[in-house]
Amino acid sequence: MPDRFNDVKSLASALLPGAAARHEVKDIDEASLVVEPRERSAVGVPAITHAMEHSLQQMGPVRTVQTLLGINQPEGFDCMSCAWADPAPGERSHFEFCENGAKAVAAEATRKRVRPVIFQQHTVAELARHDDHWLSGQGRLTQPLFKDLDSEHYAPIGWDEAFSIIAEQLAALDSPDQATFYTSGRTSNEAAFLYQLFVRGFGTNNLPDCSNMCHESSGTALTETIGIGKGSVALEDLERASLVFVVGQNPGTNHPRMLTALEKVKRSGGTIVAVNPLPEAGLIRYRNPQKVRGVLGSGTALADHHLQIRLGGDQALFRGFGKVLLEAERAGEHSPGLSTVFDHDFIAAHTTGFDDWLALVEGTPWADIEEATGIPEERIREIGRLLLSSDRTVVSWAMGLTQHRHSVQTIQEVVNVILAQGNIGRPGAGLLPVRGHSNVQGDRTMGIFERMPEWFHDSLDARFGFQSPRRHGHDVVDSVRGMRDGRIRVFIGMGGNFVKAAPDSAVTEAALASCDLTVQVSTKLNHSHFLTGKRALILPTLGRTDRDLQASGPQRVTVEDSMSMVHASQGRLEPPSPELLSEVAIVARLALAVLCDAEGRPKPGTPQIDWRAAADDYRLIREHIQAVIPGFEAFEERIDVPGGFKLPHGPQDSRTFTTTDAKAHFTASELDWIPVPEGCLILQTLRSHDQYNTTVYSQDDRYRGIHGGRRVVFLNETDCRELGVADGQFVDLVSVWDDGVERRAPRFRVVEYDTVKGSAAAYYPETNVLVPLDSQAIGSGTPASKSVVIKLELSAVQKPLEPLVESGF
Ligand SMILES: Nc1nc2c(c(=O)[nH]1)N[C@H]1C(S)=C(S)[C@@H](COP(=O)(O)OP(=O)(O)OC[C@H]3O[C@@H](n4cnc5c(=O)[nH]c(N)nc54)[C@H](O)[C@@H]3O)O[C@H]1N2
Ligand SMILES: Nc1nc2c(c(=O)[nH]1)N[C@H]1C(S)=C(S)[C@@H](COP(=O)(O)OP(=O)(O)OC[C@H]3O[C@@H](n4cnc5c(=O)[nH]c(N)nc54)[C@H](O)[C@@H]3O)O[C@H]1N2
Ligand SMILES: [Mo]
Repeated sequence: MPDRFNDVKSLASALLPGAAARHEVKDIDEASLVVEPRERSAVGVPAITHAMEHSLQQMGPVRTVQTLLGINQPEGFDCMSCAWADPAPGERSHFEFCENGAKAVAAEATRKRVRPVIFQQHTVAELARHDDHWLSGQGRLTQPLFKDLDSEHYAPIGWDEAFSIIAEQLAALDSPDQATFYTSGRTSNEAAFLYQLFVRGFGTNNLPDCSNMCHESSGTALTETIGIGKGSVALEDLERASLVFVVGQNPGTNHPRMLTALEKVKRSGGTIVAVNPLPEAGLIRYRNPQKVRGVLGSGTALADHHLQIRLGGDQALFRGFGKVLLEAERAGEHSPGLSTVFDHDFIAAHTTGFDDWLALVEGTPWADIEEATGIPEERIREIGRLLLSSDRTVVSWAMGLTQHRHSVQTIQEVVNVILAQGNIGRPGAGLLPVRGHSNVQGDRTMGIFERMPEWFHDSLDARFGFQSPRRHGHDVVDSVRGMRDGRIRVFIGMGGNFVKAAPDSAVTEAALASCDLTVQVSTKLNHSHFLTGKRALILPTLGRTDRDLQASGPQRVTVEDSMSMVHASQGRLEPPSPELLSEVAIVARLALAVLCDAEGRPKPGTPQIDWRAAADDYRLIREHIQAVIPGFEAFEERIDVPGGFKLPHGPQDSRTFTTTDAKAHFTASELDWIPVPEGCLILQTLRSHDQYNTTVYSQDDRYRGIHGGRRVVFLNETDCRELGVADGQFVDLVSVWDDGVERRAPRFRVVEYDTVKGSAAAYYPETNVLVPLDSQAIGSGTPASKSVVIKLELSAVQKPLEPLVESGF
């Protein structure tokens, strides 16, 4: 066997004789739910088998090879599954993707097409009863669809007519703030830049995005402390680190290529600490599918230590680490190569607030830390001491840190510990918020944000000769409130699945239903198409894998990953239908309909840009980006270089902090955690191994031993005993929130699992119904979807139900 697999076809045939025949995916079916012991390692051959089965089923053999070989290659397209960075071009395998990337690609590059007849045969309400798995399984959208005020059905509509409807509805508003414009993080830089320009040209900053529900807490925490809302770690830094904390993140499922970097940390002698209420398979052991040892052997053990923490206990944990550092400093217990524990030179030259933080650290009792974390003091001391001998520490995190009430304060506590040892702006060290959607960081750089800083507005105004509005706009939760209260009447979504992704499903559904018009720009069907406003449009668009041909020829777009690397992406597949418009073209056509006269000239007071020319040749958009946003000098030339270029990051590049006083800030926040009320549990809502956010690939979660069903709740054994429920029983999850509204998610099968006492887990989006709209992170507004207080009630029926909806028409 070769050491590396460089060719998908040979790999497929070696591993998968007859794989295409074994690809059945079951529809939702409680009766088929099987629970097995959880897995103890991630990736390896089963992962590749699953990826190939899925790809062959969706795309067939030729398209499978064609697409999978293009993923994350310098000449290919950027994988849309996550925002993990790519290795330098020379170090890339021809096989630079993971199981879940392959699934995301297959979902988009599928040969299936939505059959127009389903809209004739079924009302919008009927179609809304299907699950996400079924909806996505219908294939790619091929034509614009419209549901009028008095109709119960979608019907095909022409593009011109679709844009006139939007223009007419927007013109009827009393104020531009009565419309809101959502973005999901797959949108390219080019489309995002043009979109925000259109929205600001229309006159509002109502630009909510998926980031509001995702890493907003990271952005807020980091902007306040280091002056920039992005991570400070390059891929080489991570690989070179001597100590890595992976906190509140499940990379084996959500960022599988991160495991390759973690494997390098291990092989060069580094230490990895996983901080998580669950023992996630990917953090325990990794079998690298590109190495013979990964395929045939038992792989590499990754996490040296697992701190099994209570939900929401991380601020306390890092406060505890602060105590360990302070005590060691006082005792002179620094490591041999260093003169002190704290990096006093760095602290004096580059930071403020150190003493206030130390006072708080000193004053925090261990008893509080133990209660908040559920971890004994001795264990926290043991792990904290690892910091003493590391001068290259990285902390990475994702949704386990960002989706709690005190997430901003928690991330700032992580920043405190990192700053105290000068672990920023030096090789092998830093802060690493690992982003979700593949271009969510780039969209923000492009101005998709309800409150961009003043300089951005000034720069935009200077370039386009108009006055962009300065009033802050609405984020996701505020947009839901606005629609609910009748202040927002038009919703436009650039990708995503707002109705399923947003919290408090019943409220969000009612909010959208009260709109005059909802518009979804999408590649595939999802629930947001069927829980609509009074009138609704579906605008089908090209995806990353599709060839994007415009008047000036084939176009490429750009994206920015979690490590601030910007690079080009170009799809090569024949689009699903000649009728599809690119996202860029859709925005330009919108702008022509709304902001321009009949000749396509921008009306006075709106951005002075040739929208048509921009859509004909995306290089013009990149010129505008270069003129408006720092860091994009020589944009076009630098994306010709394979691998692209890195955007500037002051703290990382030169320890320059763009806060008001040009210093990094220690933050002194009171300790907060979520006590478990008597008879209740704290529920986190998380991803299974077989979903991409609201798109469900199958009903399985192999790593956690779940097969054939998603309505499961993972509970600690002692909780089961104390609450009087047993593995295999069915319970209703009932949210505990003091507003008199009942939020209930019925019929979840209890699964006794290795989670911390008091901390339960169940899958999103099924559990979004339980997340109260007003339960948000302080400072960032992110829905607190990892700390939902719930009660359990035994379900009325204790045997599996028949499937709710018959599949197939
Ligand atoms: N295949 C696949 N890839 C994806 C996605 C997908 O759905 N599928 N989604 C993409 C997106 S948009 C995002 S944002 C990322 C999400 O990536 P993750 O953040 O890894 O996703 P979650 O499933 O929400 O997992 C949260 C993890 O945090 C842990 N956790 C929860 N609460 C706490 C806590 O209080 N403290 C600690 N220490 N840990 C906690 C959970 O046990 C779990 O392991 O993945 C991206 N990549
Ligand atoms: N309870 C709970 N809620 C959560 C979370 C959680 O952990 N728990 N996580 C939150 C997070 S981190 C996020 S990021 C959000 C995700 O929120 P969203 O980004 O809104 O949701 P997705 O499921 O990623 O969106 C999928 C849809 O995007 C469309 N799509 C796919 N590719 C393209 C494309 O290239 N162009 C266009 N125009 N459309 C495309 C398809 O129609 C598909 O149905 O959910 C959040 N909600
Ligand atoms: Mo996300």
